[in-house]
This record gives sequence, C-alpha cells and structure tokens, in this order.
Amino acid sequence: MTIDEQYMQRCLQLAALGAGHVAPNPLVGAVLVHDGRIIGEGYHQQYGQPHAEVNCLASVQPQDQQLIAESTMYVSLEPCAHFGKTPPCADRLITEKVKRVVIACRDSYAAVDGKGITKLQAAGIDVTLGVLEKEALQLNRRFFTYHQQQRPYILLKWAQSADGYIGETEKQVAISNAISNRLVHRWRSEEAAIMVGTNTAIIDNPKLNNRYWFGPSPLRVVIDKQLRIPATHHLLKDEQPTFIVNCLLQKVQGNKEWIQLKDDHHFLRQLLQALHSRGIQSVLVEGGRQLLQSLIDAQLWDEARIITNTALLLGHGVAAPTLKNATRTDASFQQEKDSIQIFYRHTTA
Ligand code: AOF
Ligand code: ZN
Repeated sequence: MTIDEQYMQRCLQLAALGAGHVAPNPLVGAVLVHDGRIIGEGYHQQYGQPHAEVNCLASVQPQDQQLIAESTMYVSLEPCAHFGKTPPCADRLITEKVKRVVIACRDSYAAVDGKGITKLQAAGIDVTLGVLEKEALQLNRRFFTYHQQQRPYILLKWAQSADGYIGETEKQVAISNAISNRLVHRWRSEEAAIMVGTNTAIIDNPKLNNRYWFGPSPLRVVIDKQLRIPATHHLLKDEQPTFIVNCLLQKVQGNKEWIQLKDDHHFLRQLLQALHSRGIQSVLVEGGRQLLQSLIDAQLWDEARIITNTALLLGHGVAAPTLKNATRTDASFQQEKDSIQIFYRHTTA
C-alpha cells in the first residue's frame, strides 16, 4: 500500500462508523495529515449533521491549527459543492487553504458530481482522485447504484435445501436455522425496503419486520397485481409502512400506499422507478421464486445472499432460482449446518 492508500484506508474505517445513522447520505470519512502526522480525523456521524471534512477540521487541536494550510485532507468521497443541510465542504477546504486534497471517488449525486473537484482545483488546491476508489464505491454501493442507475440497490435473499429447493408449493417450510434467521433480521435492519411477491405474501403471511436484531424495520413492499392478499394478512393489517404495488388502484391510507402500475413487460422497471422516486436506496428481496428469477433474468439485481441448509434434503418442491453472471465473494461463511454465500452480479462486456 502507498502512503496515500494507507490514509485513505483510515478514511474508509472512519466512514464505516456512520453505518446505520446517515442513510440516505453516504458513509464518508476524512483524515488531515501534516508532514506524516495525523492532526485531525472525522466522519459523517448523523444524517443532517456536519459532513466528514467539517468534523475532521473540528478535531484539530489548537496547537496544530496553524498547520492546516500546509496539510493534506484525505476524504473517501468528493467534497460537496452544494448548500444542502450544511454548507459546501469544498468551500470550507478552500477557506482553510488546505494544500492538497486526496479523494477516493467522485460523488455521483447530481448537485455535486464533479463540481466539488472543479471548485478545489480552481482555487489552486492540488487534487488527487481515485485512491482506493474500488473500496470506496463498494462501501457506498447502495448510494452509487441509486444515483448512477436511477434505481435502488437490489439484494436477493433465499434459503435453500441441500438439494436446491426453497420450499413447498402450498406451504411454508423452515429451512435455515435460528442463527441464520437472526442474521436475516440484521440484513433487514440495514436496508431501506424489503420486498416479496404475491404467492409468498399469501402462502407465508410474513410480517417482514426486524424482530431479532437492533435497529429499524425496513419499509415493506409487496407486489399484488390483482389485490388478492387477504386484508387479514400481516402485510395489510399491521401498523407498519407498506407499499402495495398493484395494477388496479392508487391511494394512500394511513401508512399504506397502493401504487398502481401498468401490467406490461416493463412492470419491474416501473416498480424500481416508483421506489427510486420515493427515495428508496436499497431493497432486500426475500422471495418468492418467480420474483427472484424475473429480477435475475432482467439483470436487475446487485447482490445475492443464499443460505443453504447442508443437512436438509427436501426431495421435491419449488426449485431455487438460478443466478446468472454471479461472482461468489469471500464474504461467504458457515453457521452450524447453514452455509451462507454472498454473490455480486458482474456485468458482461
Ligand atoms: C461530503 N462529505 O461527509 C458527506 C457528503 O443534505 P446534506 O447537506 O447533508 O448533503 C447530503 C449530500 O452530500 C449527499 O447526498 C452526498 O452527495 C454528500 N455527502 N459530502 O462532502 C460528507 N456525507
Ligand atoms: Zn460536504
């Protein structure tokens, strides 16, 4: 690792400390270095609160303040150029007369999108872009997918038996163990929304909330084109924000919204557009097979988390979806009899 990469690595560590507190903003960390010594550190801690660079400058001790103008600011995202909830960080770095700014990646949010870098350079600051860029893009993959592809980041999740079945046709089957189920609730707490298709909603009558982990429950999204889900089912009955995506009616009632889409071959695109326009940055899709496979076939997925109970043979049932263009990551691990594998979709040139 180069020296720049080492300081940027520290920025990424700091950025990660904001997880769970800054969404839909990105996780950002910053380090201020003078002559080989870190004189300030900060990260974006809370949505609506100061950005990483500002917290980093605020941490500089009084005796080091006269060194700021001879220092390098390392930051894991392009400093912002807009007046949002806080003033532009690029302006602040210019006022502080920081000598050099090292950035991991460009901010694809339309109000910034290169303007921060342009401002810094126009003020005569030496800017280096692209240090640990891949890692920085990975850390904020939901944010970047949302802004670059105009759709939420899509995570597919299913549990399958050792012989590749995800359940029976008519009834719910327990496949993963209690520890994996807790992990799934943690995953739920980390995403903006959770989504299932009609059959899963009707057969499983899921609650789709986060009961076994800390933190919030995601917004629930269910596809129910012909409004077949009984009103007594959890998804319609529970006091929890829910979108019912359908082809018959558009209305808002309490914390439920019925979103009406056209029943054509652009249905999934329309659905993702509807979520995007409502600011949903990520969606965890928990089934069933039909919805999962249609997202895979349309290449509308980013990450898949598959739990395989290696000790369970069902012999028959609903076959697991088949991934395409998937790369298995080394984030895979084993939990008792459950093997948990994480895949990313790779784009073919
Ligand atoms: C930075 N440093 O630490 C972060 C940035 O509403 P605001 O004012 O908080 O602005 C949010 C936007 O600012 C967000 O969408 C992203 O583009 C950028 N986030 N920028 O310079 C930071 N968190
Ligand atoms: Zn900023």
